[in-house]
Amino acid sequence: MAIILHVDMDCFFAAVEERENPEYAGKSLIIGADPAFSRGVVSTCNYPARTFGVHSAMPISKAYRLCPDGIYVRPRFELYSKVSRKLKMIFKTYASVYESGGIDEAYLDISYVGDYERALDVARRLQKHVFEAEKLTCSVGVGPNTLVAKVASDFQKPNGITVVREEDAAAFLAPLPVRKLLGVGPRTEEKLNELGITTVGQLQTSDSRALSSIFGKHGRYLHAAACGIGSTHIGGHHDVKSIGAQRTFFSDTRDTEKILSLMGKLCAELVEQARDQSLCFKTVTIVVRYEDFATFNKSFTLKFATDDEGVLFRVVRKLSIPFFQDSRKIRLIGVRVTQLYKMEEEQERLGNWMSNDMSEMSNRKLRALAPRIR
Ligand code: TTP
Ligand code: MG
Repeated sequence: MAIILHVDMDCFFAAVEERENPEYAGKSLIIGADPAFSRGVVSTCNYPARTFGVHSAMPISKAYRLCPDGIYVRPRFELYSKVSRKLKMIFKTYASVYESGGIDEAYLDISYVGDYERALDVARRLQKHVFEAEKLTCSVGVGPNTLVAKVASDFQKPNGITVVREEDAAAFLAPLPVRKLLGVGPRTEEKLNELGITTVGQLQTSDSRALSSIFGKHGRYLHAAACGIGSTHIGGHHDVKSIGAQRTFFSDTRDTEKILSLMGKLCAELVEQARDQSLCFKTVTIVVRYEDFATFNKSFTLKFATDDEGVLFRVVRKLSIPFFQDSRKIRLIGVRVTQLYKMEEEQERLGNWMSNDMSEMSNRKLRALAPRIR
C-alpha cells in the first residue's frame, strides 16, 4: 500500500517577506507588480489580503481596487529560491523517494511508515520541523497517490494537515469543484461547466466514454482522477534529457510585463527541478504560441552549463524580445533546458578547462563565472 505525502508552503512569497519584515505582521501583503504602473499581475498575497478577494495572477490594478490599504511589494525571486532550497533539504530528510512539485511544494513517498496513523505523525513532525527551522508554515496532505495528496494539502490551508485514506478518497473529492483536480485548468473547467459538471462528484458519475469523446485521452484521465485514482510513482527521473515547463494564459495577451513575469516563474521552477537532481544545463529554448496557434521555438546554447536562475532568465528574456514585436497576442509560453549535465561533472569539466587552483573554487563562484548574455 502506497502512502504519499504532499507538502506545500502557505502563501510562500508573502510568508517569506513577512518573516523578513516583521512590520508587515497582521497587514494585507501583496507580492507582484507595482500598482502605480497598473500593468502586471499579483504573484501571491497573504491570507488577510485574500479576504478582500485578491489572488495570484489577478491584474495588480484590480488587486489595488479591492485592497487599497494593502502593502505592495515586488517579488525577490533569488531570495525565495534560496529559502526553497533550504526547505527541500528538510523535506528530503523524511523520505528517500522525493519529487519537487514546484518552488514551494514536494511529494514524498512515505509508504515505509505502513499505516495512516504513523503518516499523520510524519506530517506533524515535518510541519513542526519546517516552522522551527524556517519560521514558515506549510500545509500537508496525505493520501494513497499524488493526486489525492495534492488536493488534500490544499484542503485546510494555512497550516493544515489532511489525511485521506484510500477508501475515503472518492467521497473526499466528491463535493469539491472540478478545478481542484490536477489537470483541470481554466479551459477544461469551462468546458466541463458547459456540460453541467461543476463538482468532482458529478464527474465521478459521468459516463467515461462520453468524456473521452469530448476530451479525447484526457477524458479517461478526468474520470479516473475524479474517482481518486492516481499515480504512486514519484521521483526516479533517470536519464533526464530535458526539463521544461509551459503555461497557457487565461486570456491571450500582449502585455510584456505579464509575459516576462510568467517566464520568470517558469525559470524559477526549472532551476528548482534541475537543482533537485543536481543537473545543470547548456541549451535554453523558449516556445511561443500566438492566438492563432502559430507556434515558434528559439534556442540559445551557453558556452558552459549552469544552474543559475539569473543567467537562465537573461537568456529567456533576450530570446523573447523578437516575439513582442508581433501584432498577434500570445496564448502560451514555455521554457525548456536541454544538454543536461550532472553538476559535479560540469565542475570537473570547468576545472579542467581552467587552471588547477581555480578548480578548487566553490560552486557559487563557478556559477558566477557562467557566461552572461546581454
Ligand atoms: P502556490 O503554492 O500556488 O501559492 P502560495 O504558496 O502563494 O499560496 P498557498 O498558501 O495557496 O499555497 O505558489 C507558490 C508561489 O509561486 C507563490 O507564493 C508565488 C508564486 N506564484 C506566482 O508567482 N504566480 C502564480 O500565478 C502562482 C499561482 C504562484
Ligand atoms: Mg503554496
